[in-house]
Amino acid sequence: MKLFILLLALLGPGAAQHDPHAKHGRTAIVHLFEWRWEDVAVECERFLAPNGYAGVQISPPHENILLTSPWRPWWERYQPISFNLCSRSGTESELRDMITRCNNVGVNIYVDAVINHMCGSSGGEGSHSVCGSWFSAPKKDFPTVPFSHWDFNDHKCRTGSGNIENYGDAYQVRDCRLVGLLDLALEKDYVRGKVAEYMNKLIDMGVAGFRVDACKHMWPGDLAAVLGRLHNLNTDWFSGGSRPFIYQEARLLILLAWVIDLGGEPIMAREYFHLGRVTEFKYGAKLGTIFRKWNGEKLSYTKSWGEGWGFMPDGNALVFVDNHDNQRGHGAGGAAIVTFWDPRLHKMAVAFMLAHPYGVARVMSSFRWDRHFVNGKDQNDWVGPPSFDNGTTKPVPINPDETCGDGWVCEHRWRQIKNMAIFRNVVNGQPLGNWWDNQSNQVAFGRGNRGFIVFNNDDWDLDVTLNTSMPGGTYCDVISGQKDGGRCTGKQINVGDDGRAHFKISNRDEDPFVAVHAESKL
Ligand code: QV4
Ligand code: CA
Repeated sequence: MKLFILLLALLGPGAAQHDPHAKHGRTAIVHLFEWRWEDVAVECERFLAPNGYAGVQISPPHENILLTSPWRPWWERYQPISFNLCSRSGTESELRDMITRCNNVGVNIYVDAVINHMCGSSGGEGSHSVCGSWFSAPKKDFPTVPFSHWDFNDHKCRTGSGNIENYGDAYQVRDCRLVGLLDLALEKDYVRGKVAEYMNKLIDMGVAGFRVDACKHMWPGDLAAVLGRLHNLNTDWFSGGSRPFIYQEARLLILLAWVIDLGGEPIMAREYFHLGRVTEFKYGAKLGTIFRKWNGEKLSYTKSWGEGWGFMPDGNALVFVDNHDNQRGHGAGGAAIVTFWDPRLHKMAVAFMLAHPYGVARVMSSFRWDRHFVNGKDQNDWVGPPSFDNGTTKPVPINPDETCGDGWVCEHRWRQIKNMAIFRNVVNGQPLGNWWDNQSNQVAFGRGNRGFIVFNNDDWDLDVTLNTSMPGGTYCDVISGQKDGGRCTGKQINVGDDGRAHFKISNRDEDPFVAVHAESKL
């Protein structure tokens, strides 16, 4: 059986689509949500490459509807009008320049591809798209692609409203409109061809892969047909025969519908495994619950973190603490999610993710907005990126202390998170070992002899001597500070020749966790 699965993995056309093609031993992806291409380009050069980030997930680059009520919501970018590469983030030439410059410093670009639908059915008619392409939502006419009413799914959908009404019905979920968004007929060769042409243009420009939006709403067979038409990656930057990295956005069950914890939806992640990776939404939901200590969860229970928690197989998972939807209550299952609004918990949860070997990890980089809760719902969950009055997105200014200004949060630049992205690279490929816990919320583990991390999420101090397997010497903690020339700017950890080290972490520390790795040794 194992051999059969292995053969399937080797022979299957999509097998290679699970590989992010990271360069120079880099590992973590950062989602620069709503950033302008110009800012992404300079961020690759000045920060991401020097700090070892593997790649960037960019916001959808296609032309989208321009909405004014509410004013320019972030989600207008999930309503395509054409496949012109023209958006709030910049023009086609700015996009090309960004892809080239990021590739030249070994940082990959992954495109958020919205291919399940065009704009909402109530999108109206006219040239109110971000680059002026005319369209008609009521006539389902998008002449710039072109798509006409023949290219949409309505004849297949059997609900009264034409929208998805019951997530328990796999046919509705695939063939009806997701929140009223005009649903593309991906069974048609013509539609597949237009979508593949859009993605191939990006591949030829040098992108390394795609986050494919709303995969649960597309039949795996249709998706396979589209992905099967994709070119290999551009050999100016990638080795010959490289398949684009695919990670499919889907909040799905893994095995059986009676696994109740996700509401009994019938569609299963494994239907999509052969096509690429799949976003593992349980990861952030569970990790948030654990760090918040809700439902009696304890950090010590993460001893079996990963497949042991019923998550999908390691080789299929794309993991994250929060994403652009669930950090603002979009999509389901949001309450437990830890975001930059809870910075202390967020730093710990992201550090845990980056220290743990399971999955390909993605770090969220957000913008701030004014939250306004009424009966537990944020009335401002629609607010778009920091922008000028005319709707143009603001550049990302960098402060003297390396943080970002003008409402850009830049979690990926926070010292603790940046240093853990480096930690993940340093320990890459090493097995998890030397697990220790206090049966409560203090845990520690290592990665071979290359790195070690200790968390104290209890309400009392941690004071313990542990086996780290690290070579003896003095190491800089990369959470309270880092190595700076020949000294540590934060805590120092002394590892004896027997690999043992003493850790003391107060529960009142600004960041109650400590991490050391081979390259933080003095
Ligand atoms: C409204 C009504 C509908 C009505 C329709 C009429 O709600 O009942 O039929 O008008 O036209 C926006 C509005 C939404 C509106 C819709 C269409 O919020 O109220 O429908 O536009 O006009 C993002 C936002 C959505 C937004 C959408 C398009 O989250 O709020 O909808 O962009 O602008 C599930 C899915 C999963 C999805 C997740 C959020 O399985 O795939 O919900 N996640 C992805 C993206 C997400 C994006 C989409 C999918 C759609 O990550 O950001 O939705 O591309 O779990
Ligand atoms: Ca669909």
